[in-house]
Amino acid sequence: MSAVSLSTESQIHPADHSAERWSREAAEALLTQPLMDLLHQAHTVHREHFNANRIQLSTLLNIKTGGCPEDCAYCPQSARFETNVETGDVLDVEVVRAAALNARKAGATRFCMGAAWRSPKDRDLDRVIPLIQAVKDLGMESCVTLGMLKPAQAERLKDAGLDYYNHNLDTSPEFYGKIISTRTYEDRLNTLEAVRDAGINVCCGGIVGMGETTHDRAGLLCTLANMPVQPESVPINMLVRVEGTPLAEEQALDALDMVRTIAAARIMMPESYVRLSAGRSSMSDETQALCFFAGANSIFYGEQLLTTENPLTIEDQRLFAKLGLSPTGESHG
Ligand code: SAM
Ligand code: DTB
Ligand code: SF4
Repeated sequence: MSAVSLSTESQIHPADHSAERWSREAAEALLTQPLMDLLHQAHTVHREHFNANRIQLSTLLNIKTGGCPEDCAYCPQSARFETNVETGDVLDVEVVRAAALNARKAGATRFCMGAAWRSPKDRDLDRVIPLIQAVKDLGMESCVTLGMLKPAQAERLKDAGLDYYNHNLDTSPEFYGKIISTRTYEDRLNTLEAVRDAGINVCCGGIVGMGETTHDRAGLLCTLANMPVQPESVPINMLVRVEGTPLAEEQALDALDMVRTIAAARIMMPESYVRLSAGRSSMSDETQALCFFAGANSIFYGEQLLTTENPLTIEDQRLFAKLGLSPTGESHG
């Protein structure tokens, strides 16, 4: 039976069901099946594992901006591209504490801090660890994304109380080289292994809308889903096309391709939080609602991502009310 004629009784599953491993063909069949079948399958899986009316809120703060030596073609913080980003030093703990407190008051349960580094030096970690501790002291979950890590550095972060480390694969192994030349896919996998081995929760996802094919999206999702332990958190970013970056003129992504990618991620990683990440500022309420129906159950919440804008907090609160979504931090009667 072809993917096109699949009924709900014969939904697409991993080829090797016993091991729950996903083949590229099965992932591509998921992504390309009729949208109504895909949405039905994804929403059914979602309800088997989560309350579909609840959403996890993470707030981002860029703790060290710009001047990065890497050449990631999407990124406004690379020193190689002329963008409007001003470089800055690592933020003070008081600034971070105030931002995290604001995020907590607005309803966020996790505070995520990003630094534009290729990989942190040990003395950089000396500066980040007090920031993690400040977030923990507020009773929030902590997450950082600092670039490549060595195993001993991951251990240090674990000892400091870090809950999540974000490190994205961004795209498929084959398309990756068209986007980044200064570090390999293997480097990224090694960092992810170090994070997992240290006992830190893994936050790992990618970007859609960089000119990749459906086959590439399937490749990214298979790599994520076939990890020995699937990431606890899977951010799906829609490319933010920033002036001055090599991808600035990339064709806009069809919103339904974002919805399809989220739906496939939900089916392939049924127990992970799937985050509707960068790109929400340019999405309608209806597109976001479809992403939530497809299984997204987390967002970046707060008026800025790292260097680009995110929806206003009051706009998000209005959207939650309109959709009947309640944040995971709220008591639920
Ligand atoms: N420098 C560290 C690293 O690359 O691992 C941490 C920060 S980096 C900005 C974190 C992630 O943000 C990237 O891996 C990428 O997935 C995402 N990102 C960066 N710029 C983006 C853009 N313009 N649109 C969508 N996602 C983006
Ligand atoms: C992730 O997957 N997306 C976030 C976070 N992890 C660090 C970053 C999005 C960045 C969007 C472009 C910017 O604001 O600079
Ligand atoms: Fe640097 Fe991270 Fe941006 Fe790549 S994505 S240029 S590593 S800040």
